[in-house]
Amino acid sequence: MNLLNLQPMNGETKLKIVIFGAFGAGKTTMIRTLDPGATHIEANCAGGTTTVALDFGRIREDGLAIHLYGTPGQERFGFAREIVARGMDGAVLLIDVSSTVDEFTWHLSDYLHGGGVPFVVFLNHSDSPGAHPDAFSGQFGSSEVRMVSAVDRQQCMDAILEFAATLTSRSRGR
Ligand SMILES: Nc1nc2c(ncn2[C@@H]2O[C@H](COP(=O)(O)OP(=O)(O)OP(=O)(O)O)[C@@H](O)[C@H]2O)c(=O)[nH]1
Ligand SMILES: [Mg+2]
Repeated sequence: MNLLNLQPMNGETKLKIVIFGAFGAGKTTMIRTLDPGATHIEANCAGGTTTVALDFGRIREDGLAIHLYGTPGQERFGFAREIVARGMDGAVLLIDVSSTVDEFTWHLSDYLHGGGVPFVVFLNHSDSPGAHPDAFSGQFGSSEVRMVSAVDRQQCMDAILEFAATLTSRSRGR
């Protein structure tokens, strides 16, 4: 028996989706919006909090149990990102479109493009002052891109369920 990856007993399909992105991109906010009961391991930092280990939330919808993991955005927590990423079925790269794309985000984009795991790009902070999402389209190769605001539950839910549906249809096609 695999004690580390228990399948739900009720016939639900389990999906592990991991959210990557730079410091402040909105990973923790998105998981909290999707699951108000989510768990967050954070530390205080200037002006707020930062993830130092992971976020974990769950969505159950239409026979799907989606397990959402948020990663730390600070480069120095690479060891935690590696552990959290293990066994993921799909990945989300979250971009703050009210800012410019930093080196670390390009590094994450390269990692996900090369990783063989399906991934999607969410252009976040679309409601924030100075947001300029149009400038980002076409910058992430052939990846699916979707505009969201991590504080808008309906937008986040639509985006994540649409991505989850692509993952389940892929696995059915295998
Ligand atoms: N208006 C608005 N604020 C957002 C959005 N996403 C995140 N924020 C805010 O941006 C700040 C950083 O968000 P977090 O969710 O902590 O970012 P994070 O990616 O988890 O950051 P790290 O864990 O440090 O990597 C918080 O103050 C959030 O409230 C968004 O879509 N719209
Ligand atoms: Mg965080």
